Amino acid sequence: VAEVKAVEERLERNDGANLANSAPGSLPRFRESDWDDNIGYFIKKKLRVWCRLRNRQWELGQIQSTMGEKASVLLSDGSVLSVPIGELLPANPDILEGVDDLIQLSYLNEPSVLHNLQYRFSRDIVYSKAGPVLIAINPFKNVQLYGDDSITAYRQNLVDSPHVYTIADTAYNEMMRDEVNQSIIISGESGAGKTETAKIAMQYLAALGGGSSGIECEVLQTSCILEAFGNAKTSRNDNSSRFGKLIEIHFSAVGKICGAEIQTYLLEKSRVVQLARGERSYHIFYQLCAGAPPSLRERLKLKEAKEYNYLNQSGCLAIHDVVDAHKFESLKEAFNTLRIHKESQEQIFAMLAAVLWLGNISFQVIDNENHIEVVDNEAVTNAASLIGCNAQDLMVTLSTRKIQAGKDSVAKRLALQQAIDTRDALAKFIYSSLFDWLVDEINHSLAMGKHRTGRSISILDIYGFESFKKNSFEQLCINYANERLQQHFNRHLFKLEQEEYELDGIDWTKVEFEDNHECLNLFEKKPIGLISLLDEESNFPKATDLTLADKLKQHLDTNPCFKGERGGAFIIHHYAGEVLYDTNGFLEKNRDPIHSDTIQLLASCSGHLSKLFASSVLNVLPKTASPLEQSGALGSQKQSVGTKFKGQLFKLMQQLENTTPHFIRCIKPNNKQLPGIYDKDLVLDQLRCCGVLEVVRISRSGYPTRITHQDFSRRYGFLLLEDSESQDPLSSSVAILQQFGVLPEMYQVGYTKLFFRAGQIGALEDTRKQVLQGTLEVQKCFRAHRA
Ligand code: AD9
Ligand code: MG
Repeated sequence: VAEVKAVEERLERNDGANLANSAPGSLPRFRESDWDDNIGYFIKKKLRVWCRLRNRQWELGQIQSTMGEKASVLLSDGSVLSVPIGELLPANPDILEGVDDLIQLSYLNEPSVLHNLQYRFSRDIVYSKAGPVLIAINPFKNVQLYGDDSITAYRQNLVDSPHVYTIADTAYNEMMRDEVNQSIIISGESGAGKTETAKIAMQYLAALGGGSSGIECEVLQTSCILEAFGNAKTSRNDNSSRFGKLIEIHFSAVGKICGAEIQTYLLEKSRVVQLARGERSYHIFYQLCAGAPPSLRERLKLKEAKEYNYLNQSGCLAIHDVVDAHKFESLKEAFNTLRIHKESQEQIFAMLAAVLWLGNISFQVIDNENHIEVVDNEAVTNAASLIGCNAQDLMVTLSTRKIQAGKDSVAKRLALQQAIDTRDALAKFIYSSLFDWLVDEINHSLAMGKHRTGRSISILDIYGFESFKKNSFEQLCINYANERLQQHFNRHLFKLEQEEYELDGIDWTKVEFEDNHECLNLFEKKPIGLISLLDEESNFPKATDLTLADKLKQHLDTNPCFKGERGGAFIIHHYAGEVLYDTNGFLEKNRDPIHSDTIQLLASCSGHLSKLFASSVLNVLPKTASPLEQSGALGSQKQSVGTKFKGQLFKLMQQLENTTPHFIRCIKPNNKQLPGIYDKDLVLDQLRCCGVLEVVRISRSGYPTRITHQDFSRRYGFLLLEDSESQDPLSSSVAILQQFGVLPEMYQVGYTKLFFRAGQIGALEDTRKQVLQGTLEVQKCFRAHRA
C-alpha cells in the first residue's frame, strides 16, 4: 500500500522526467545544449572531445586550456590546435566505443554517432540499433553474419547482437504470442541494401517456419524470378529494383509458413524501350539471350543481346562479375520450384523475344510530311509470329491510325515519331502485362486455403528516395511513396509515442521532429494537389508539359514545399532534401496511352497472348466512348498512372497500419559500391534525412516497452510470493516490480499502463520462463510418481 501511495504521489508530481539523464554510462549526462558550461569538467578530467577542423572533418582530441572563445586542443597525432569553442563537442568515453545501440551513448552528437557506426563497420559489424530501429550498413562484400549456424544461434538466443535476424525473430514471436500481423519495413537509398536485407529476413523466417510442405523454398525462390524481371543495372546499383514489393507471409497456428502473397508497385516501364548511358534493361532479356539452349533459340529466332536495339542503345550489355547464362539456369529452377509449367515458361520467353524484335522494327519515311511505312523485314515477321498475330496486321497497326469520320472509320498514316511511340507503347504494354501476369502466377502457386488474419509477416522493399541531376515522373512517384512511408515511420515512432505518454500521464521531454504533412498535402490535396492537377492537364487534349508546369506554379506556389522554376521545372522540398523535377514527358507518362488499334490487334491474337494478357487487355478496352477516343487514344478510359499509384499507396498504408511495424534503415556507406569505404558525409546525410537521430533521442528519453496493469499482473502475478488474488492490478503490478527489484528509474507507472525502459521486460520474461519450466518438471515428476 505504501508503495502504491508512493507511486501515486510520483504520478502526481510527475517526477522521473530527469531520469533520462541518469541512464548507465560513466559520465554525468547533461544536455548537450549546456555543453559550454561543462567544458571545465572535460578539462579537469582530461576527457575526449570532438574537434571540427578547417576541412569540416571531426577529430578526437583533449582540451588543454581555454581562453575567451578559444580552446587549445591536443589531437591524437600530438599536434595542438587553437579552435573556437563552438567547434567542440563532447566525445563518449572509451568504454562506450562501438556500442550495439546508439541509445547507450552518453553523447548523441553527430560525430559521436558517425564514429560509433564507423567503428563497427570497420570490424564488419554492419548492424546496429537506434532504439527500436535497426540500422544496416551495406558492406558491399560477403560478411560472416549469415547462414544456418548463425540462424540457429539467433533462434536459440545464443547471440543478441543487432541483426536482421533479431528483427525477424521479434516479429515472429510477437505474431505468435499476440496473434497480431507484423510488418518489416525496409527503407533506404538506391543501393543501400534493401532487397538483400529483405531476402535475409525471408531466409530467417523460412528457417523458422519451414515445414514438410516445402512452401518456404517457393517463397525464397520468388526473389530470383522477380529480380530477373523487375531489376536492372542502373548507375547506382547493379541490381536495382525497378518496382516496389510487399510480400505477405502467412503462418499456421503452429507457426509454419502456409502461404504467401506478393503485391508489386509501379514497375518502371520506360526502361523496356529507353536506357540511360551505362545502364541496362531488365536482367531477364540478357539472361535469355545468353542462356537459352539452341532449340529454344531456334524457336524464338533469338540473337545475341547486342543485336537488339532495345538492349544495345546504352553501351552496356554486361555486369561485372555476373554471368547472365548462369542466372538463366537459376531462373528456370525457380520457375520449376514455383510450378510454372514448361508451356507457360515457353510463352514467357516468346513474349520477351517478341519485345526484343519489336524494338528492331524500323520505319521508312515516304513523303515530305514525315509519314512512314514499316520496313518489312525479319523483325516484323518474328515479332508478329511470336505475338501470334498476322505480320500485315502488325504493320498496319504500327503505321496507321483509325479515325472515326461520321459512321465510317478511315485509316490515317502516322508520322515517324507517332509510329515509334506506338511501337514502344506496345512493347511496354506487353512487358508490363507479362510482369503482372507472372506475379499472379506466383501468387497462385503460393496461395493458401482460407487463412486467419493475425498470423502474417509482411516485408516491404520499396524503391528508396531518388534525386538525380534530372528528375522525371518516375522520381516524382518514387519520392511520393517515400513521403508516405516516412509519415508512417514518424507516426509510429514519434507522434504515437508522444501521444501515448501524454494520455497516460507520463512526463517526458518532447522531442521535435520533422513532420512531412505539408509535403503530402502538396501531392494529395483535392482538387489542387499535384496529382489532381496532373490528371486535369492529362485529360486536356491541348495541354503540354509546359502548360502543366504553369498550372502547378499557379496553384502550388503557396505550399512551402513547392517552388516553381524557370522553364518546365519545379522543386519539391522533400523530407530527405530538395529535388528538381523537369515536367518534360510528365503528361505522356501519366496518361501512359495505349492506342485502341493496338489493343484490338492484341485482342485478336491467337495463342499465347490471348491467354497471358486477357485481363490486361480487358482492363484497357473502352467501356464508354469519350472525346479522346475519337482520336483513338485510350489514355482517358483507364486511370492515370499517378492516380492509380496513389490508390495503391493508400491501400498499402492501410495494410501497414494494421500491423505492428519493425523498421530497418539501410545505409549506403559510399557511392562506389565498394567495400571498406565509409564516406562520413554520405552516411550523415542518410541518417539525418531518415530521422534516425531523433529516434535515438526519443528512445533514450523514453520507455519503449509498455503493458497494461491488467496484462502485467496477469502475466507475472503468479510469480508473487505473497498471495495477490485480493489485490487490484495496479497494486499487484507494483508488488511484482518490487519483488524482482526492478529499479525505479527503469519504469514509470501510468494511469493504465506500465512503461519500461528498453530491456527490462526481457529479464522478467526469463524469470517467468524458468519458473514455468520448473513447474513443468515438477508436474512431470508428479505424474511419473502417480503412474
Ligand atoms: V534499389 O533502391 O533497389 O536500387 P537496394 O535494394 O537498396 O537498392 P540492394 O539490396 O540491391 O540495394 O543492394 C545493392 C548491392 O549491395 C547488392 O547487390 C550487394 O552486392 C550489396 N549488398 C547489400 N546488402 C548486402 C549484405 N548484407 N551483404 C553483402 C550486400 N552485400
Ligand atoms: Mg532493391
